[in-house]
Amino acid sequence: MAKLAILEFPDPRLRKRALPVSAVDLEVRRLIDDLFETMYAAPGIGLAATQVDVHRRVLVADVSSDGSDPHALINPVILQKDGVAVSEEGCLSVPGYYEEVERAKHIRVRYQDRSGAEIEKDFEGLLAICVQHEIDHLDGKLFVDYLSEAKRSRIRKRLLRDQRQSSTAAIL
Ligand code: GNR
Ligand code: NI
Repeated sequence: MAKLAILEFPDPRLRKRALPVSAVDLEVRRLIDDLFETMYAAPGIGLAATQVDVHRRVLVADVSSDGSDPHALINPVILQKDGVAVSEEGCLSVPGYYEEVERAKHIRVRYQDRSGAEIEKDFEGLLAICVQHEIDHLDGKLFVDYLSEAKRSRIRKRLLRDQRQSSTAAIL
């Protein structure tokens, strides 16, 4: 297993649209293991392959407090959305910022699991929010895209400044 580096906004690689996984093989299962290791270490409740610069439609999530409810979704498609839920979101690719975002409250998703089996499952609560946030990543979309241009550009400027500072600190 390996912990992978997480891309940070406004890195243009976060804007790439991930391609479907054609076969759930050993390489995909290894990617899933690495995504879980990276997500738990961060720590976060979800992680999309896009965030580690792998542009394939794979995401992981676990909203439990003890790592007891891992979900790996390959080629996820939202079949149905119901209700509205507003919650405070954060993102490992936008570190330090938390803002309210409106999502569907319940979703029905079709995907393949790590054995390649076709699954249809209903998600609700924080897990539904998280899966929508991760599928957005696979489409090159970030939660800051739901904010005003003013807020988004303030976040972009501050993160760029932080990123320059930490890359300069490494040579001082
Ligand atoms: O760790 C995370 N927490 C979170 C909180 C509210 C809504 C979505 C998330 S996902 C985020 C991890 C992440 O950036 N996944 O892409
Ligand atoms: Ni995120």
